[in-house]
Amino acid sequence: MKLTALAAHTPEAVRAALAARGWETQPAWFAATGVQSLVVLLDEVSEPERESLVRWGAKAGADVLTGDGWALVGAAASRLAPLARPDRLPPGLEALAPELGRFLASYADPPRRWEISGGVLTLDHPVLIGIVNVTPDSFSDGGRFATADRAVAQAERLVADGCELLDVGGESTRPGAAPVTAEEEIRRVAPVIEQLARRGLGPVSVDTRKGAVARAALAAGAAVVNDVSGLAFDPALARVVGDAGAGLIVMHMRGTPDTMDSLAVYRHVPAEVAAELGTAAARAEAGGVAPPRIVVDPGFGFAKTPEQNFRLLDELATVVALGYPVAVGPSRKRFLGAATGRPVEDRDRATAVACALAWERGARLFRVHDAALAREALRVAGATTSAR
Ligand code: PMM
Repeated sequence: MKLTALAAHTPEAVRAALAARGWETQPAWFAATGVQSLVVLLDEVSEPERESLVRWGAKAGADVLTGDGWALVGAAASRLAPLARPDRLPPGLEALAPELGRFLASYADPPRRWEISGGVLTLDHPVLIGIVNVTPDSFSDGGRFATADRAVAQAERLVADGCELLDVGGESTRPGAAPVTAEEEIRRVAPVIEQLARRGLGPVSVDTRKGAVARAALAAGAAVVNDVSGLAFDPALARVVGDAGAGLIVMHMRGTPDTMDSLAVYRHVPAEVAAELGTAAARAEAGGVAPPRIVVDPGFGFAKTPEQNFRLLDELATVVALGYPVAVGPSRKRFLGAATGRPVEDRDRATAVACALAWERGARLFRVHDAALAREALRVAGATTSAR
């Protein structure tokens, strides 16, 4: 006998090994995802549920670690699958089936497209979102593109460097930034969006927390709304996006840019961020935004310390497991400075590396200032994991 250790961080190695031994593509992929080991953490577990899980684990050969009100279950996906099937579920575990079923389905078949106004973005490759800030005080490029002409020139460069979506923002979200009225924000973003649409540059997304700004931006030609407040700032925003049939990015943050730093207190960062993002996505659906139009974003730098940002980057799979495509925006942020010692104007290499790591962990969209460097890093990352 001869032993070869296979990579297990994705199903790819098993799929390739089976394919090399004559298996057809589809069965090889299903078998590979079935063999893949998964770990799920269950909270709010009752005592009878816990006992039932331990009994099931002993029979199924799964690892079950439990404590007061929680259980951690580790097993191959194929062993977990019966727990998601009402007809094969051990008695007492009925509450588990729907959520586990949703997770396993999106794990085996992750979303590969994002519906936005007037089109679709395919997500089988890294999708770059170029940042076009039209704010006088944004933290990294504040003031440089404050006029519409400059913003358009920046957009042209971003598109030439491979961006498939342009994110136009008229309000700085850094702590201490001066508040901007909806009228002023519209005055900043609408002419730029109109020009981009007229020149066929785009599609365009508008980075705003306000329903009135979103409405004006969509009327000016935007196809996506990117809300850093995760629909917590303006309850009217979801309905505006839903009525327009636009795409929506819901980002995770806590509080407002002024209060968020004091709210960076977590017991378990990825679990809490994913749960709060799940609530935001549910708000979007309740407002009439169809699930295929929703993208979630963990909100690097928003209500998170540098250590929490790195935990979140490493454990992005917990956010991916929500079943929506994941966007990330690490571009030039403070946590990258904390790791590299580089100032904000010299963090594009670190940004590119963070994007590559995020792709490998399941992110599909990348909001960046410098698209050329990120594209290069993502081409390498994308080529490494092309079968996913
Ligand atoms: N970061 C900023 C602004 N908007 N939107 C999304 N979806 N994700 C982000 O991480 C994000 C965002 C802050 O950065 P900037 O001031 O450089 O635009």
